[in-house]
Amino acid sequence: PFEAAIFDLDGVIVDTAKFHYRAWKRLAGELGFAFSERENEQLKGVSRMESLDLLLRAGGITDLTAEQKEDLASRKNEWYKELLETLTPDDVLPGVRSFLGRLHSRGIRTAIASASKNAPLILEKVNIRPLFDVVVDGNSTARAKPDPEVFLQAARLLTAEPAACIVFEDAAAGVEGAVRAGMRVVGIGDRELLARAHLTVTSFEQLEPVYLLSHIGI
Ligand code: B16
Ligand code: MG
Repeated sequence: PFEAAIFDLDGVIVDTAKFHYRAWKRLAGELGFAFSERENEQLKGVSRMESLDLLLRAGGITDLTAEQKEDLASRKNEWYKELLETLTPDDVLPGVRSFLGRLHSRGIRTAIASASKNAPLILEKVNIRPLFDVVVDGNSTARAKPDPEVFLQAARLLTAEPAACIVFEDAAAGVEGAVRAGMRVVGIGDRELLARAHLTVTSFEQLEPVYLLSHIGI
């Protein structure tokens, strides 16, 4: 029943989620407070400025101007981009390339649906852009996950109905957005954090064809 598969980028195709966390933690440190991995979970999949707001709230900082916030967000992004420079094709998460190959051999079209404005740079660094038919990212969307916009735009470009799309997501905000888009969702990660997903797996290596057939009908 599925015609198209839509993938989140950070935390699904490549483990840049850990780089985001390192950069936000560094910013929190400079602002004088600690920031735990648990707190960081809320930032996953959320846009850069909304992530900053969540971070500042965690640190009890409420009195910044829009300009100061822009400045903090761009400092975080510079640190994050320094970490992105270390990416190589070996950083594509285990099982991802072969999974994409299996989808293509079954005639299933593929897209990236990411909130990140750095998506083009990441895709180039790990050399995986050719494996996707379509890329939609934070440069071409106005509303961040959990809004369904990024997923609906990907489906439109793939000429697939939302009900014929399956989404792979590692963040609660992304799972929520995909559900709102009317798509089936596979959560990659912690079952409890991704409770709204239709199925949760720990990695693509777990997504053997037999497993997919019995669980989601691919
Ligand atoms: P940037 P995804 C999201 O990417 C990240 O999960 C989230 O942590 C980040 O804040 C957001 O992109 C914006 O990223 O600052 O690079 O524009 O998971 O939707 O691929
Ligand atoms: Mg993600």
